[in-house]
Amino acid sequence: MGIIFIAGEIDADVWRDVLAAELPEIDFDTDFYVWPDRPTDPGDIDIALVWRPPENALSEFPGLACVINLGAGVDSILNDETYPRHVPLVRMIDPALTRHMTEFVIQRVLTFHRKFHVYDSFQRNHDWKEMRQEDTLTKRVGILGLGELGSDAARVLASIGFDVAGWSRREKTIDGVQSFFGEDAFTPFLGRTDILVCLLPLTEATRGILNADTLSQLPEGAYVINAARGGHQVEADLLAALDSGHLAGAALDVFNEEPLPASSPIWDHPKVLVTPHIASLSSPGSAAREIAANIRRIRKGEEPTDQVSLDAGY
Ligand code: NDP
Ligand code: OXD
Repeated sequence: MGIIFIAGEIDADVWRDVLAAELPEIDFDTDFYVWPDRPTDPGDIDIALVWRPPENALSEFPGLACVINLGAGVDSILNDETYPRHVPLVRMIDPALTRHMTEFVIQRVLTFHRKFHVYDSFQRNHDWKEMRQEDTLTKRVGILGLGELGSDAARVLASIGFDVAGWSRREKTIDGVQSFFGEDAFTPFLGRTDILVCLLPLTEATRGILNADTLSQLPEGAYVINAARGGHQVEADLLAALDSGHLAGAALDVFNEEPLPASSPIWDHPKVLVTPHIASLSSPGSAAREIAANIRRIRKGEEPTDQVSLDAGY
């Protein structure tokens, strides 16, 4: 039995250390491989820890019992048609990941609600000026996706006074949060949303969901925050809605092409706040406990928790 780590951009040593501390029964010197290193017999690998693995990589290991993703979104894995569909896929659910995403969303919502980004520009011009202050209770935040991340952000936003709703496939019951669900509820949800936050998984159903048609259904002067995937936004439509004045601003953490090319007009757009896909980074120290528990379950022949539905794509 062996573990293969296929996560090019991530420091394997950090994960090896935290997992070794949680799993003293495993010899990480002999049974942990960092791609492209692998055992002589690839059939010895039963667990793959991955983040954006290269296409075809997972199909090389015929003995895989589970693939564990080191992030929440599994779109890059399921886009690979060679993914061995009989192998359970586990995604990251971790309190630190959730907490950090909620911090990001709260910061961006408050920035737009209180217009702190505009006051920043006043300071740069030595301009002492005040703007009308709107009340939190009247500010309608709408969260696309009420899963692990969206539901926590919704709860915290509601607890500080925002008028919060969320949109998901199935109905949700969250204190202080209005639940819109299913396709028919999408238009009314958009129509009541002043600040739209995207926390959907990227699937065939959600790709390009932030487009000219949907953005036009937001009220004049709305804001968009996308902390999910660049594939959710049609970037030309978003820029057009900002330029026409229909949207007042956008905070984008994710892009169709990452890193965002230096030549992209998004970088310098006066109404866009850009961050480099850092809304919430996986925290090895916190995530290792959950991953270790799943590795133990798998090796005892039990079902791992936090599995993705390969049919739903999330
Ligand atoms: P979950 O799978 O827990 O939740 C997904 C939510 O989206 C669910 O509420 C689901 O509805 C809803 N949903 C899915 N498809 C549709 C649809 N077609 N129509 C309406 N609602 C839909 O995901 P997480 O909350 O854990 O994560 C969300 C995404 O955030 C990840 O997939 C990832 O891409 C992104 N992410 C980005 C990070 C960053 O740093 N920028 C960090 C971490 C995650 P239902 O509940 O009814 O199933
Ligand atoms: C994730 C991410 O999906 O960091 O976890 O984007």
